[in-house]
Amino acid sequence: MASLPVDDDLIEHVRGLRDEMTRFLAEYRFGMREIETKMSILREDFEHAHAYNPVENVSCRLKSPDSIAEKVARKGIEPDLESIRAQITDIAGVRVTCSFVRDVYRLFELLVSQDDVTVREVKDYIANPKPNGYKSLHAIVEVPVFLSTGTVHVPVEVQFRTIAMDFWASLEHKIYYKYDKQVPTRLTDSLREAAITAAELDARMESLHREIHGEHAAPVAPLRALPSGRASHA
Ligand code: 0O2
Repeated sequence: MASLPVDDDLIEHVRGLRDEMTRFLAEYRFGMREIETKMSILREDFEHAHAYNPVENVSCRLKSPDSIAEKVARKGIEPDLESIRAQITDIAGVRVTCSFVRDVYRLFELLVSQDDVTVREVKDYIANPKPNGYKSLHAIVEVPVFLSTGTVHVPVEVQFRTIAMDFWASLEHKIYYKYDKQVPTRLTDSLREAAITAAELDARMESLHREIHGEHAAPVAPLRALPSGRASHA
């Protein structure tokens, strides 16, 4: 079979796009690392200061180019990096799993009260669960990343949830994709009930924890007041 002539300009152009995308995603990876570091500092400091660890797990994920492309198409976003930068705020994601609901709000406040963290949006699906039963506290925060070419402010989606909420969400996610987003009513009903059971478990475990360690177990240093407009929970 005769091979097609190689178009050097086209190859150069495609290489340029690939490099641009690599640099674009690297900024999000750096932003994600900043948040991950902040969470591990909080975790370690909490342990030293209060002999208590409120963080069960911290995981990070960078949206894949395929998944970004799918969201661009689904939301009708212009397919250029500037529009993607402006409109897709969950390219970098950090998930913080805590033992108790109280810790979820504590960690959220400890993160958003840091001087270099700017809150862009908060969705409290714990106070207002999704109709399917999904619970989590979502925050889009912006952190500065200092590059050799200057400073960029990178949005990172941070999801805070309890172990029970995380267990529920990971199973629901698997079911959702197994049934290609058309989950039978029998299962959606059952998932909603399971979400209520998970919330009851959270409440019972937290109350047991308080009974064992006292109402003021693991006190947190007083927080600076959050600027108005930011979500704050007692
Ligand atoms: P992944 O793989 O976890 O990143 P959108 O991003 O447009 O779909 P929206 O309203 O912009 O939705 O964001 P929202 O509501 O803050 O939720 C975004 C993320 O929260 C999802 O990311 C999930 O991680 C999680 N999430 C939200 N709702 C549900 C739910 O009903 N079930 C489960 N299991 N997770 C949920 P991605 O990109 O969908 O997935």
